[in-house]
Amino acid sequence: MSKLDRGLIDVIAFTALIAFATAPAGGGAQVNDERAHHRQKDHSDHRMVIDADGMVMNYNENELPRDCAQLGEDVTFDVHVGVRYARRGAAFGFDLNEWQVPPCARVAVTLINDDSVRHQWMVHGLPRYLYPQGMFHLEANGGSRKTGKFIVPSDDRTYLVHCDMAHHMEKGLKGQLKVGSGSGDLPSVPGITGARRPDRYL
Ligand SMILES: [Cu+2]
Repeated sequence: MSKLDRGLIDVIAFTALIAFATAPAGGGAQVNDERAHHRQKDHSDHRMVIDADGMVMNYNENELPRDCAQLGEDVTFDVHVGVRYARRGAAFGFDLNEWQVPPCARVAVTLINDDSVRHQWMVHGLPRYLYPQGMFHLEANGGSRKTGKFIVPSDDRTYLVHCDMAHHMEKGLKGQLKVGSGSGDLPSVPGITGARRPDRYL
């Protein structure tokens, strides 16, 4: 290869790098920072954190639910998500579909996304005075991981967990989080209550 050729390749590579770094739809860190800034201004109560890897909504590692006299155990777990974890008849999957934590636990969850599309691990039904809309929400961009913390209430209860991207719950991304002994199983949870009543189109 001649010196000129090598120089040209360098120029092309450099130009591509600049184009990537400045592309508005490229998901670069700078763009995400701006978005995060904008959203935090509009929804400062949502404690939203956004960066190039994804998003955490309603992060809470300090505020106790009213019914918890003191902070419970610190619990840490990873959740893998992707097509490789899909059960038969499903397109996507979590590596597990049920998680159990003690009452008043501080839960640190890392969502590890093995797909190239975005996925979420979203808990519903938490106390609204602490979690706007009753939600705690992790979102990991394709090939990324995202960690967030939240503190659960004291009562035995089963919370819905799902991915809210269009059709992803129906395609396998549904689970349940049990606090204490839980309050039973939710319907259509893959591998728990889902297999007994498979959808007809599968
Ligand atoms: Cu998803």
